[in-house]
Amino acid sequence: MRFDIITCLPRLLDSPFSHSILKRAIDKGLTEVHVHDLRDYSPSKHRQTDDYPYGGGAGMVMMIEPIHRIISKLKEERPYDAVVYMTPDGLTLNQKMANSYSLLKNIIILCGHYKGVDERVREKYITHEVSIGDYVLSGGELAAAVFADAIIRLIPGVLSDETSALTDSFQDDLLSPPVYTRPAEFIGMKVPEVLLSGHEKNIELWRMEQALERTKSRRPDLYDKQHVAKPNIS
Ligand code: 6GU
Repeated sequence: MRFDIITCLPRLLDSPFSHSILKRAIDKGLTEVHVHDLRDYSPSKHRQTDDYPYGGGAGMVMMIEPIHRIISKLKEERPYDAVVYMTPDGLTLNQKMANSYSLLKNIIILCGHYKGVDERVREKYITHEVSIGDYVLSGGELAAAVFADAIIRLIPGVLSDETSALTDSFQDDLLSPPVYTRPAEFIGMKVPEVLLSGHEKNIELWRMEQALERTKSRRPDLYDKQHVAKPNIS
């Protein structure tokens, strides 16, 4: 899967793709992430990519021409399945959306900035608009990194244990159960006995109960989506 990320702040995206799971996915050739500096596509000698809004008001607006240039160039090179604009007024990202995007081959991500992008860019080039939550970030770069991370970890082979993405919180609208590691006792705090028992069935049952209990208390909205017979948890 290939990502082409368009931004006026390319350095902001250096770190997220240079470490840990995302770096390994790129090194293994399971994904390609190409970050493009929008300023390189500006027709002006000052490499301008934004301008004052027509009608006045505060803030700057991203211009259409540099974006037209980079997107046209990319589309000449290969077909794209989606051109995603990162914006707080987009569709709020969730696990199901990440799952569907992970099936695509080539995607362009445009990072929004300032007051946003000239509306004609959205009309002509953008196929999907994504937000990562109901709060405002300074720009779309961190949101693009979050979006790409949520997708890339789902690509087969990216996680060492292929089943682990399937057991993530939210994959089945359930939060994950608590986890513990050594030591079995620390300053009087003990790991639940069942986890030390070696009894796989009981462990699985305990984890499911804990997941349901956690979901019920922390995310009643998700708990109500559960179709399974719910145990009596007070
Ligand atoms: Cl995609 N962009 C910005 N600037 N702020 C956000 C966002 C995106 N998603 C949530 N807040």
